[in-house]
Amino acid sequence: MQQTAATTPHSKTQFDAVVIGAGFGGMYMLHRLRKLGLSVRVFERGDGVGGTWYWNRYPGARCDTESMTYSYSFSDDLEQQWQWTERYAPQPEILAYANHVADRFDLRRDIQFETAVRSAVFDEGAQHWHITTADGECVNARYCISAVGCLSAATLPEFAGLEDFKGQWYHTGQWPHEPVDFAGKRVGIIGTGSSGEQSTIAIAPQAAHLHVFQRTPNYSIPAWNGPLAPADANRIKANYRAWREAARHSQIGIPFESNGKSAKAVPPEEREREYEAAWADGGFNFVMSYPDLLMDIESNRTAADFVERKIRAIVKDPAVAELLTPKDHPLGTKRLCVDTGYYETFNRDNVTLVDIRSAPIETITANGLRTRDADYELDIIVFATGFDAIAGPLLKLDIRGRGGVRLADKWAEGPRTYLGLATAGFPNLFMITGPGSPCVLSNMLTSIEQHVDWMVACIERMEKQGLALIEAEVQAENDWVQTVHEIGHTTLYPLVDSWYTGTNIPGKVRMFTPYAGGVGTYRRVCEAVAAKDYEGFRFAPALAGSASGHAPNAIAS
Ligand code: N01
Repeated sequence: MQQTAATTPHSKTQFDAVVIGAGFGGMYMLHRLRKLGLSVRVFERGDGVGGTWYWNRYPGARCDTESMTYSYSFSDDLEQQWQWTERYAPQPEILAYANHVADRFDLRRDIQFETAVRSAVFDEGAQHWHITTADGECVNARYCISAVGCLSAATLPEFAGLEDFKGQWYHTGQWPHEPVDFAGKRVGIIGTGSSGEQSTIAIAPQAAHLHVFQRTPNYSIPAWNGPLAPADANRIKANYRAWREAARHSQIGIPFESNGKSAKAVPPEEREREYEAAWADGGFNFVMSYPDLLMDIESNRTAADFVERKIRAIVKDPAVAELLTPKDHPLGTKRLCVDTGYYETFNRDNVTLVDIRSAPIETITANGLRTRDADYELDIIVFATGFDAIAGPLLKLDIRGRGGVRLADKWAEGPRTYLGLATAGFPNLFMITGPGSPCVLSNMLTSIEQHVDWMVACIERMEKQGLALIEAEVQAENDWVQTVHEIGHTTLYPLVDSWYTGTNIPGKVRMFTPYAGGVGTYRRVCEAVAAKDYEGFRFAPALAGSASGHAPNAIAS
């Protein structure tokens, strides 16, 4: 894999746009803005592209949306020529894809790698953003676009004694580039979300012994991952436009046709057949089996019962099966896991599930860790403890809008956005997959492309008309926050402590911030706003002598 550092000279300090992050969002934004003729600098803290897939290199990491869907749609040639080898691509293949896209569209020359952004401050007089990197480099840009992602701020909870540990330890979200050798090692994994599950499946066959320290079991649906038959890929490729359209107008950005029924209203035998078929199909769409599974607790219980029976059927030791059975949340309200072989892994002789709900970890020791009940000797500890999600990565940056107001202060009671795209008082700051958009409830690639396309159309209009600023109106933002809240509270998500509601981070406001009305509905809302001349936003012309002054119609129609 080619990982070149920035090849561009860094002397330039004035750009039309700065993009923060060179994951899938940042890369596509760069590609589109360049086509508008804008000068762009992308700042990326890693030394390569790929975002999530650059950082999350832990063993077993793979996408749990099928790759024919979790991929860019903007280039016919790209989607026709790229060959995925598995239904659910492994991390190295997705990273190779990201690198391929960067090369194919010559993106690297405008990406400055190994450069973390520290702050972005709006200069009202100059009508531009002043962006400062962790190295102290300063640049100005008329547009500041966050492509930091929703799951890029890895969190390591405080564990007493970690500094005394004599073995090796890793966080799944900041995995080293070098291979980690688990052969013959006593390994402990803390955390049983998607990262913990995937690590468990991959590390168990390598380690001498694996202890999985579980605080909260989650529901997991089989992916049935395997090689992607060329015939299956070609069937989608032959009809890719229709496939992508179906994803764009679906609930979660994955093509799916709902049966429109309530789970609790259909006869049990019919429901069982539906769940068996969805289980056999695998993946996230299990939770779409009935449209009310995430809205009605009784309907949800029917699906949860089905999965719990599957757990008991797969896991041989009834006590272990019981421990793996979720007790405290409806199915899908903590982010569903999608696995190939997770529950089966607990049938291995070299794997032990440890319940740290009943006997919490008290301290990491020099040779392992101690729970309230026992000492465990470990050579390697893997922390799969998650992320400060959704607004977290944005709030790690020091972003200041009009009047020097800090985004962190404006959002002290929770994120406030209009459409998840912008926030009042922060002109020309765009957020790809920001809070208040479907973001983490959707296939990220579908949402990224929709956001970037919407933003670029908006920027194109501004450039053509010589407008300097766009800013969300407070009333529109208030209404949107209310809409997101109301729709969110028609679902079961807000009932549950999870990273969706922010409760995994001490001190974070408990709030369910993704837009839960579905990717298709959300798209229609955004399109309607644009069609009504960006209703709920206001534009401003360039101030005389400001840095952003530029001639109208600078872009040829
Ligand atoms: O993180 P998580 P993740 N002591 O927050 C436990 C995406 N993703 O990295 O539930 C002990 O889900 C915590 O326990 P509890 C996907 O959206 C996608 O796994 O708080 N345990 C939980 O079990 C996913 O949802 C893919 O009680 C502690 C775990 O750590 C999201 O990223 C792959 C603890 C954290 O689980 C995050 O997944 C991977 C403590 N102090 C990730 N603190 C794919 O596409 C936390 N835990 C495949």
